[in-house]
Amino acid sequence: MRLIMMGPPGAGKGTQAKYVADHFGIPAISTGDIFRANVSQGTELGVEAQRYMDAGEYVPDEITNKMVRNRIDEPDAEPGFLLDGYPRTLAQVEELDGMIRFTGHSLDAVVVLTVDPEELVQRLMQRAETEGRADDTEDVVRRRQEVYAEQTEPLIEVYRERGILVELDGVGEVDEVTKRIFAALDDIPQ
Ligand code: B4P
Repeated sequence: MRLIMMGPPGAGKGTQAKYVADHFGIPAISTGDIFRANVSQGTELGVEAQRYMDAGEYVPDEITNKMVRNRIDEPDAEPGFLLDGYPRTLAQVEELDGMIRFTGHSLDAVVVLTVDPEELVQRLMQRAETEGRADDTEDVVRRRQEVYAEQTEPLIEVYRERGILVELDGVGEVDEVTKRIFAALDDIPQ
């Protein structure tokens, strides 16, 4: 399986990605998590990424694409993978198309979780209290929502036209949403 998990900030991508990846026995590759790991280790990539993340902006495509390419090249991703938070721009879609074409496979599905904007802000404000992520302040969350609407929402139409879009309601208990995703993906031939 080669899957993408999409949705606005706070929709539950990262939360669901782990369950879905385990279900299909593939690695969940989260660009946000890889950036955060680099930030906490103080790597060159982390120092560069942090200034964009803290402002709610996307990390430049060249940096993100190279990072994903290296990760997908690892042996555990050979049977398949779930991308959480990538692609987020049209340039990243093109880059990913090239990477997947090179492997001789194709994308199986793009899951988009939809959640009302006010609930999204509430979820992230709650996470700010428990996890203290630097980009979960109200101003930065609003900016992340704008950037998503400008740069990532157009990707939904691209994948809809390809006939691989799976749009699902992301509201409800976490395990209810997981069941919805499994029900939709289990019908897709592998
Ligand atoms: P991400 O880490 O992807 O941040 P995110 O959009 O907030 O998603 P996340 O997975 O953390 O949250 P989730 O929706 O699961 O990216 C962070 C930053 O990294 C970006 O802003 C950007 O700067 C950079 N970046 C990452 N990828 C990039 C790319 N491809 N190109 C350029 N830059 C990139 O969950 C949010 C909260 O909701 C959690 O607290 C969770 O507990 C809660 N929640 C989940 N499901 C719920 C439910 N059903 N009910 C109630 N709460 C729920």
